[in-house]
Amino acid sequence: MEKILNYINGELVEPTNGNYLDNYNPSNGEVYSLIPDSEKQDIDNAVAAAKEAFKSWSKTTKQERSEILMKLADSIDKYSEELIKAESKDNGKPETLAAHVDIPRASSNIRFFAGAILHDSSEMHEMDGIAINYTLRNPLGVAACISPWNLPLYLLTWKIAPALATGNTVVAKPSEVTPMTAYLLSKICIEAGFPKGVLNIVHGLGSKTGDPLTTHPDTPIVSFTGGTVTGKHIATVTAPMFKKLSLELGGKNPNIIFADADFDKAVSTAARAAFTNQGQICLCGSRIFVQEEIYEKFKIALVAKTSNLKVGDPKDISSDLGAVVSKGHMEKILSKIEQAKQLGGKILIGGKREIFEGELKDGYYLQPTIIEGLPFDCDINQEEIFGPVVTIIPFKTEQEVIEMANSTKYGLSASIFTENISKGHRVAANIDAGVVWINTWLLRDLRIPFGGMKQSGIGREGGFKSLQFFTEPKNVCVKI
Ligand code: TXE
Repeated sequence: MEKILNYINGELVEPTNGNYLDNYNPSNGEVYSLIPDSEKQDIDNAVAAAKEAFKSWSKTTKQERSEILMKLADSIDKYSEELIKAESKDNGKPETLAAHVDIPRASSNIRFFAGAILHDSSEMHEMDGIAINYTLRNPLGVAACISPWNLPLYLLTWKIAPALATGNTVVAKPSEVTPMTAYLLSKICIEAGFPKGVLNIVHGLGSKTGDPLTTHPDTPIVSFTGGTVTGKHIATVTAPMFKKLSLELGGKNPNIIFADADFDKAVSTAARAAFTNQGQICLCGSRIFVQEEIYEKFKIALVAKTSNLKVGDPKDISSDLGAVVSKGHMEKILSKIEQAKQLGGKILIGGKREIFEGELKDGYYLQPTIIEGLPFDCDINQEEIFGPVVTIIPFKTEQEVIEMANSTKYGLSASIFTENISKGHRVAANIDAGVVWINTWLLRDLRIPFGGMKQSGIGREGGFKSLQFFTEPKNVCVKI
């Protein structure tokens, strides 16, 4: 049984307590590797290594850091086949999805920030010939980067790349549910000759390994992506320590279809936004609002589109959906479907576990599910489910749908489908969401500030905002 190891000070090391946890393959429910059950001592060792490495890494030039990161991105590409298989085996997603999204984005995340750091500008304010003010932006030290299980390597690199590019060093804690690609990244770093101690990766449980990291006195900056509940906890424990904090949390994203939408585009995009990655993307469109005039026609078309989606072996290139990430998550989603039925929801398609014969029989497969007939303000339409389950809700007017869309505690993203450009811009301006798409979904420009409103998070990462997040501004005023 393969043992995943921690990556500390440039070496692969066992957890100090020698303990390991089972790592499951969601596609068949089998334990296929072991992950370190790390604890405070492992975090202390990693932070100490990162703190020591910071002395030299923070003094490197932007050009040097850019070249080292570009080399790391090339190494990720070199091992993309192995990373694709590992990502799919760890998370349950189809290999085709890992091949088109997760792994290419992992290296492009690193390339993006390796380039951005060379083109970042600083500010100067001139005072009528009396003085000039300029802003210096310096790295803070050891960045604690905590990433979730839904897009494991994609979201890990999204955090560590800007942290490293700006001269910080990193202690990363990937999700204990999907550790494999982070482990392979460690090996890639060693082969690429990545400077020792600059990046450290410690595996383990959220509280047992994560808490010592977020509350460590020598991690002045914390970047987290995961659930809103955990985000609240991290905000609570880091606030008294005056740490710089970025939280990318959950969402309950509206997908608004007006009667004047491009019908076929709206149907196909709604299905993609609902079920990509088994609905386990914080940006998934999980509430589909359809204007009354086209509601029945749209509902029929969406159900037909969904009936053609294949749930199956993640290794099979014809599978559109693989397995959800864990048995516990599968059971949570099934309980939400039961709750929807209790509330009077009507299952239009799906609603059950997909059970296969043979080697996949113990895998965590769920049918893509569409539910209608639930009030917009019921729990199912307010709380994130984070699985292949969406609700469809009719609306009459623009004002009504804006109120319903904005009714949740979240504000991460939204999609609007209309061929009326004034309406599209007007509704976008009134939706509580950090990211709004008009006539598309998940079209990402890495330069834009990315993040959510309300309980979808605080702070913005993405583009030059990430470079700002991972640096501290110092303003200097010089009298002329
Ligand atoms: O997230 P968690 P999970 C949502 C989604 C999902 C829910 C829980 O609703 O069902 O979050 O998913 C680490 N101190 N999203 O369990 O628990 C943990 O080990 C420090 C949306 O994956 O928040 C993991 O590495 N760290 C999200 C990471 O936090 C702690 C994507 C995320 O774990 C910790 C994923 C602690 N006390 C889930 N407790 C998005 N917005 O993309 C846990 N962790």
